[in-house]
Amino acid sequence: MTTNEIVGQFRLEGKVTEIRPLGSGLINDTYLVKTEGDAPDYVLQRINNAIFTDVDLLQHNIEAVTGHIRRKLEAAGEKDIDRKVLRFLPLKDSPKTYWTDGQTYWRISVFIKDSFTYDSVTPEYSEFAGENFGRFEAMLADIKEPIGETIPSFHNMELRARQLREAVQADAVGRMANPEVQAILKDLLQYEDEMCKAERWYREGKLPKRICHCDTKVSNMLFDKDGNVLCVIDLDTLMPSFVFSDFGDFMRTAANTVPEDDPAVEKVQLRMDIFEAFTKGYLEGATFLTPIEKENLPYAACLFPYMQAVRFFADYINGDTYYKIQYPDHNLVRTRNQVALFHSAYALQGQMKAYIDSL
Ligand code: GN1
Ligand code: MG
Repeated sequence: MTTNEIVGQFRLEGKVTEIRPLGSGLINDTYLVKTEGDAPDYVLQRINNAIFTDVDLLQHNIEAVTGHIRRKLEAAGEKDIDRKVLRFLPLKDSPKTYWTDGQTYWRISVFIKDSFTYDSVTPEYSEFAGENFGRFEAMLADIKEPIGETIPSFHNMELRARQLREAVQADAVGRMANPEVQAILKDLLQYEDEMCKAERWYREGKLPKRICHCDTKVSNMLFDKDGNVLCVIDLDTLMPSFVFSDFGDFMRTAANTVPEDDPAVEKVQLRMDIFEAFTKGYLEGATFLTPIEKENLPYAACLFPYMQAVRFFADYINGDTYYKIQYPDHNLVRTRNQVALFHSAYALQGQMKAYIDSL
């Protein structure tokens, strides 16, 4: 089936004039669907169902969350709601918001007009982003519908560490022979116990799970032309998690001086100006935080580069079966970058704590 025929399964307005690739996600394939005249444009996505195996649950979560947010915005008298929350189209012959031929899975959302995404942001934009992610989580605090785990234990550090060990054991493509790979492994394992502390606190009943976005990279937030935040996109990984997920992943992507796959590791550093601005905004939006959550935001800023390093590294050792790559060593380059960012964040924890205390 062509993308045109797939689009034809959905209840959309307007005549399609063009379908072209959009964005830079590492998991799903995304297209922009342009239409004639005044009708909205759309975003078509092929959902990677090797990774999101339960597409029904995935779309249930997304419909529940976007519906909940839409009702809150309406109640608050918000104007321009269609630019502040995503809307997914039903099929022509059913209320389902995805279409499948039994092998591939597709969905369509309305493209938000005059919106912009960024791979890096100024401190000013980070503060807006922080407040918005905090508010996003706050709005979801009272959602009634159950929200499932679209990828079970997605941000569970114990699981990620176990998957790395399994990859090392299997050594499927012989990459463990490389001394650099051995050195990275040794370095990462030194911090494993410390980085897994959130899971222990959870078992001890000290740390709650909340509905989080779990993919808060800076490019998953839409801004208008003046830098105001419109809405949060890429809702696939919405699920119960620690607030560290959303705080940490933003810092991992927005506060790095370079992109996550920049080979120039000597340039990698965690930017304290971005940390401070985002934290300030986040603490204003996330009014529900308990002391253990707030005190451990510096840990979150370390945990996410660490977890991402472990995930990229395990994928490299497995022979690149998960993340899209553009060249053979791409996952190793990403790993080096994230390890460097982890070390930078780790060294800055004292400064981060002092900043939070000063607020
Ligand atoms: C993946 O597809 P994308 O780029 O939104 C991944 C995230 C990683 C990110 C690293 C479902 O997200 O967890 O942080 O790559 N998503 C999934 O860039 O694994
Ligand atoms: Mg994503």
